[in-house]
Amino acid sequence: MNEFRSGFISIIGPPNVGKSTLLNRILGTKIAITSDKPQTTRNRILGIKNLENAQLIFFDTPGIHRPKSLFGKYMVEVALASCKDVDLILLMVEANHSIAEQDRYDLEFLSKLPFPVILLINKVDRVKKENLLPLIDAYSQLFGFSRIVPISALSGDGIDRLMGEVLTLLPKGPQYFPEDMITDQPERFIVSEMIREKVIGNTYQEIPYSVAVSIDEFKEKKDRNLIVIRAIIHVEKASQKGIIIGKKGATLKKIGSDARKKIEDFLGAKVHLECWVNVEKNWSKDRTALKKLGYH
Ligand SMILES: Nc1nc2c(ncn2[C@@H]2O[C@H](COP(=O)(O)OP(=O)(O)OP(=O)(O)O)[C@@H](O)[C@H]2O)c(=O)[nH]1
Ligand SMILES: [Mg+2]
Repeated sequence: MNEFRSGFISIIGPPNVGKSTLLNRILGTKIAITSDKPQTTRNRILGIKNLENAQLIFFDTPGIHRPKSLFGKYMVEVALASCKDVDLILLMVEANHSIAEQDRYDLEFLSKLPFPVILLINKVDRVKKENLLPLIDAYSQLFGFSRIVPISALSGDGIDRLMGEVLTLLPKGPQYFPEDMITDQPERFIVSEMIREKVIGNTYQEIPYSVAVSIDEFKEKKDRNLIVIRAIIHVEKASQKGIIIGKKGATLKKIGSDARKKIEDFLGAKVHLECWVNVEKNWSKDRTALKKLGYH
């Protein structure tokens, strides 16, 4: 039983159920951005959990939904493609929702794959315990889950049990990544995501969905322990640019200072952050523009 175990584990489910919150909770570090708005995650985010006798490699993924746009289709494809060549799938749903049409669609997709699936019923902090059993029962009649684990990714409730269950389902295997590595995402990408998180947190309606962030400059001034970062916040229309900048630049200033604090914690250095807003007309509807912004 002491042999080394390892494997790739995809976390999938509808938007906003708490997939990224779970990844951060398991790693004990924030590498995936989160928000109370759906469709926050747009890429496959790899997170590595090293244990004494195991290495667990998680994929956080965009929420699976019925896409209404080219970009939505891209995100769903990223999520579904993350289920290829894994050892285990964690399907996450919410404790305070009943079974939806989308769940049946996801389960049909999963039924065609040869991998074990754990159902995670998240946000149990929001429901009464007695409401949980009927939900577990209903899900277990729909699909042959290897396990069903109620959790709260936010409070940490059930996470130890989940980790135990994951370990028992993983094969014996090698250590794929160095043990001090927690992600393969470049620092620049995580920084751009932290800025996008603060844009999402400070804007409303369609703006969070119309924003992409790229890093134009990332310069380390070693002697001064200072990192100079120039970021571009891309929006789809001129009117959105005005909203992001805000009255006398107040919104952009707030986004910048919120993001800078997070980035300084993450990089462990002082950061000089400059954010510029650029109109990249209808980028989310255009294949070439999507590519240019890193959504391949
Ligand atoms: N009450 C409660 N809220 C939670 C829990 N887990 C996540 N949340 C909240 O749910 C919202 C969505 O969380 P995310 O982690 O961004 O969800 P996601 O599934 O990654 O969403 P997408 O990336 O959009 O697919 C955030 O406001 C979280 O704080 C939980 O266990 N309990
Ligand atoms: Mg997410």
